[in-house]
Amino acid sequence: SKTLRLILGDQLNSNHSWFKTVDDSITYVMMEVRSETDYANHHIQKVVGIFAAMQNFKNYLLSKNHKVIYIHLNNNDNLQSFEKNIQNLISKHIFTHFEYQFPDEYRVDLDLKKLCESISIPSSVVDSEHFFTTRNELGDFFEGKKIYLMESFYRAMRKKHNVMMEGEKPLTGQWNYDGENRKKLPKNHKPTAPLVFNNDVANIYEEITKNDVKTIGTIDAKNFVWPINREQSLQLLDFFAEKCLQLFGSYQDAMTPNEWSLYHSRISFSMNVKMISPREVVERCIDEWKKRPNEIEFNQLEGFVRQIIGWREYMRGIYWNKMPEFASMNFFNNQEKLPDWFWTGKTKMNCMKDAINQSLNYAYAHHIQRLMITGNFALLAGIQPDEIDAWYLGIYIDAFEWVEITNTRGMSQFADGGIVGTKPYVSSASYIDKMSHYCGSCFYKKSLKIGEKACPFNSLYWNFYDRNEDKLGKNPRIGMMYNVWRKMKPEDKTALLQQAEYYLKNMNEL
Ligand code: FAD
Ligand code: DLZ
Ligand code: SF4
Repeated sequence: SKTLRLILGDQLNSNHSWFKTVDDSITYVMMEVRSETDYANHHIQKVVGIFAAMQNFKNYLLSKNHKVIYIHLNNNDNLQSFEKNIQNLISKHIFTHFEYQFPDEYRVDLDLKKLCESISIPSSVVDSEHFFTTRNELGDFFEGKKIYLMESFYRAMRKKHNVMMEGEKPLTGQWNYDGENRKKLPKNHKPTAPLVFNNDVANIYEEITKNDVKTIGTIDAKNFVWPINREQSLQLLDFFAEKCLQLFGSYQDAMTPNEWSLYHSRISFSMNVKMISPREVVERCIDEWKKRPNEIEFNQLEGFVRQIIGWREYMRGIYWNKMPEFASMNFFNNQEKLPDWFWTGKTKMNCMKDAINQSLNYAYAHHIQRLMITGNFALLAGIQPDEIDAWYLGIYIDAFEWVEITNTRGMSQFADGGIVGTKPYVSSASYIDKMSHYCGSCFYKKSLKIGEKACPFNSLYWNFYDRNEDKLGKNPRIGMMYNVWRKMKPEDKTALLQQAEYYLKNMNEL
């Protein structure tokens, strides 16, 4: 018998049980294909990063004596989709069995199921052995519930996997430290410089450009900064544990111009393509905390672990529970086009300029930039969620639909009407100023609501609440805002709404 096993570009898990034995009758296949390079307008660093990591994984498998077929983007016999290439291989090599791992994306899941029905040989599918939870675990956990509270899921995860527990109680007795975390960066504080790699990926870059793959963003292909193999991923994790973890919680929501990573781990790409597992990431950080309990406060560690065994697994569960309906949800019925400057960074808004330019230069923005700068603006401006998804799915190196769409439509845009979040994440300039150093050097004035220099976030904020009163007015968590709005003088309200109208009509000029 001869078995063909498919490995997708985000399944680079060297600890998978597939690879525990070397078997001559098994051939692995990996492929660079246009169906994947073209389903979004990806950042060039994302395509290069995935191809580089795939090629390194192929070399690793070969070094362990596994048989691998690797189809490059410009191979003559590349039929440019998973299904076509697999059908072709089956007919040419007389395989008797086809196997794959559960993909993380709904589209690919359907395609592969269909493929298996159409081929003449038996097939089977196995777990990707990466996540703490199975696809349906969150759905089962919240069965019958209307609200899917992340906090209760997170606590159940801590208990089930015995992470930072003392019997049935959380270590230290407290589950949540959000109150102690989330400070602004002190004015003269110089954040730890990020560890970057100097990978030479010029060959891969050239192949992608030669094939006219449409991409966005910039790259220094001789000094590619992202980890592209397991060793580098582990190095980045060590760096985070040793240098950043101790301030992670404190500054997780802080923003400052020209500092692109602060105390964030930048481990999402490595994890999402499975070069390392969430378990390894969490365990490494807990070990570091145990080694240096006087230097790393527990709240810093808890804030980080919550993101991984809480938010990351939660979003995956939401995805499999709510797809495919989730992808077309548009609670506010937003219909605006994304302003052109989202693709160029050419705006006078300092916060947006910094977040967008950084995203174009590094294929990365940290969480609060995605949520409270670009996401906040998009929601206030009433942008159609498909446009927003296309942007987020393309621009970030860690963007894969299961974790992109749940964050974008769910957490950030409230397009799901409140499955992921209990209220929309919107703010005026005051929150942005509270958490960042952007406003001081901005063309716009954070304290102005009306006039040429008025910060757009201010009037758009009230316009958002005003136009969505029928949908949000009864939400108890927002009631206070509506009280303030109702008590405002009618002429002030009108002026605010007119200012917002003006900005909405001239969005490309902002
Ligand atoms: P850190 O701040 O160091 O956090 C550590 C890890 O926790 C991350 O690597 C990530 O795996 C996990 N994590 C943190 N927050 C979340 C979250 N909300 N959901 C899921 N996992 C989380 N994350 C992606 O991996 N891919 C995406 O495409 C993506 N799109 C997003 C879009 C929007 C609008 C928003 C608001 C958030 C998005 N996130 C996405 C979540 C989060 O912003 C990124 O995981 C994080 O910025 C990655 O950088 P980091 O590794 O330095 O994270
Ligand atoms: C994102 C991406 C890109 C750009 N290219 C490829 C590719 O050529 N080959 C591949 O196997 N995977 C690629 N990926 C990642 C896939 O889109 C990802 O595996 C699916 O989204 C399934 O989760
Ligand atoms: Fe952003 Fe407004 Fe502050 Fe400028 S003034 S940085 S646009 S919040």
